[in-house]
Amino acid sequence: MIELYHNDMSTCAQKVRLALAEKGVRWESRHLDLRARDHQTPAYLKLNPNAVVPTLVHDGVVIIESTVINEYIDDAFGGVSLRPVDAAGRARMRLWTKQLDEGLHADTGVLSTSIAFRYQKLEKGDREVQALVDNVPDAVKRARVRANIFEGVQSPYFKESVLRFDALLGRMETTLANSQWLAGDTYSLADIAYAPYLTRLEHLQMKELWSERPRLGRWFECLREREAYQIALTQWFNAKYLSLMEEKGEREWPAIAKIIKDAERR
Ligand SMILES: N[C@@H](CCC(=O)N[C@@H](CS)C(=O)NCC(=O)O)C(=O)O
Repeated sequence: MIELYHNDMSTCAQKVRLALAEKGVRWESRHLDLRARDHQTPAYLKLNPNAVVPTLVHDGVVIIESTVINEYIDDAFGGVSLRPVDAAGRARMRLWTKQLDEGLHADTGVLSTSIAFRYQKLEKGDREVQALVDNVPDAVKRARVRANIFEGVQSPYFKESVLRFDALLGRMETTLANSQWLAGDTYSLADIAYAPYLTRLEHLQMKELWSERPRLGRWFECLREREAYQIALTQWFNAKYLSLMEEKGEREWPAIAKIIKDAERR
């Protein structure tokens, strides 16, 4: 049996659902409500001590960390391979996924929460929001989450996250000048990993970031046309989250554009 503990709009969960869909693997959904703190319960912490989604449980074997889960899925199940066949291609693929794990995923949290999701959290009331923050196991992440929720786009993390994302999109555009997909001419776990992040930027009304990056725009269109994208992302989109991100994203876009423009002038 394959169980996935996940959340409809979580980027890391989207990434894993996308790999499962590409492989044609059937799985059982264990959907967690992150606003209700389902991921901070003692039972879930036994599966995932980091108090995050996703977690995959395959015949009793527990796998955490979305990048590791996706490689596991590719190893454990048949169907189309999601990794380049050559060693150099695999190295390129891992360089992309490593960047997400080492910071860009956290930057997405900064953007999403500071711009939009903080409002959902704040409306839960002081006690709930404090408990949500206090129960984040990692101290560095806890400080960041606290700033995102209470300070929003004024948080000291916000500007750097915007600039790191802009730089990433520039690197993607350069890479896509030489190959169809991120790790070469094979669609791979690198493309799967980034699809949810571009989707998130689009939902936050930040797609202007690739208006002058045509290769990136085409790459994203190709991804979105895949059946697996519909199954793993579109079908799980939560209308309430989409409208919140649209409303708040539109409001913050001028400030984001200014951060980028000011950095370019320097
Ligand atoms: N490195 C982890 C990150 C997982 C993660 O941050 N998940 C987010 C959703 S995308 C989450 O569960 N957030 C809830 C929280 O941090 O309270 C992975 O790749 O699986």
